[in-house]
Amino acid sequence: MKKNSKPNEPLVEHIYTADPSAHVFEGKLYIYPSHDLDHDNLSTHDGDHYAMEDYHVLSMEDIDSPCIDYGEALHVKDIPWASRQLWAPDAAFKNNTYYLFFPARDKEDIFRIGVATSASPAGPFTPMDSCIPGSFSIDPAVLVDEDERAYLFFGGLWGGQLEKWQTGTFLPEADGPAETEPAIGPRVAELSEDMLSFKGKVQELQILDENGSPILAGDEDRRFFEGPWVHKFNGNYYLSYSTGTTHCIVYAMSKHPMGPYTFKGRILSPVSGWTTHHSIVQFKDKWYLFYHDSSLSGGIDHKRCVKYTELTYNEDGSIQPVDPYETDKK
Ligand code: FUB
Repeated sequence: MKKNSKPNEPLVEHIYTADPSAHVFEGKLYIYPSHDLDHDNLSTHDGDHYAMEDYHVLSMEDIDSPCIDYGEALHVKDIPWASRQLWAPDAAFKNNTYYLFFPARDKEDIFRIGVATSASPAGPFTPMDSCIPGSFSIDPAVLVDEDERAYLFFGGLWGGQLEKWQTGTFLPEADGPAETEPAIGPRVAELSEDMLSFKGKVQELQILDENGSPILAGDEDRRFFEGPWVHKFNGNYYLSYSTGTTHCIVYAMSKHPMGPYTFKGRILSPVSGWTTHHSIVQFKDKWYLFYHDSSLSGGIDHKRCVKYTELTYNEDGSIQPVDPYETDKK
């Protein structure tokens, strides 16, 4: 008998899961995580220890229902263009089809973003023969807006290679900007009607401080690192992301999906493990933050577990910060 799901506890314990992208499809919560593997790869700056090979789809009938694992939904061996490292995915529904967007290294070891489709939110998913033309880096997140226009947000520094794309082509030796220069922003592109290619040009999202100046690369408490996620609440777009080296999930707001976004503050305090990665979803009348930590493996960062906690907005639309370990103590 599976146990009921509880806030701030691992959703599943029979596999390691990370990078949860949560959506409501067909009245249920579906979670699209990375599937961390139990292996001995050395931890490197480029994230070689995140050597994931497949995706499993999870789902919950209700927020306190047992979390079901539908098994393998896609494996790297079935993706013609990919070589390794199936990192953080996301999913979307449009055209009566479920789309799984995922990053992987191509045969030249460069991260690209691919799409796979299914008639069911639980998969299995059939990948396209090629990655999305013009795609690069990691951590895709899709927003299908109320007008049915769909946007793909993506990007991540270091292992995610975003620094190497500053000129528009891949420069393997490229570094990030100096600390006093504007930070590198996540990327966005509008998706074509069939969701399989970019309709417009890839653009860099601007994240500004309260005075309208760009957040700088040295501002590690606020600058973008990886894991962009965009959701909409009361007509505002919220861009949330990981700050990487300072291990927080923070957010910025805009009136337009393509920005510019104004930095607002922290959503999630550092969790156990180096990485932090999240998604935000409304289910019934409440809002939830899905996140991961490495508590299930005793702190081993490439073996993480997906959890959730409730999220609360203030009257002015700002988000109340969450410390999941504080909540545990209450
Ligand atoms: O899980 C592999 C990578 O670690 C993800 O793509 C990043 O967001 C970080 O969580």
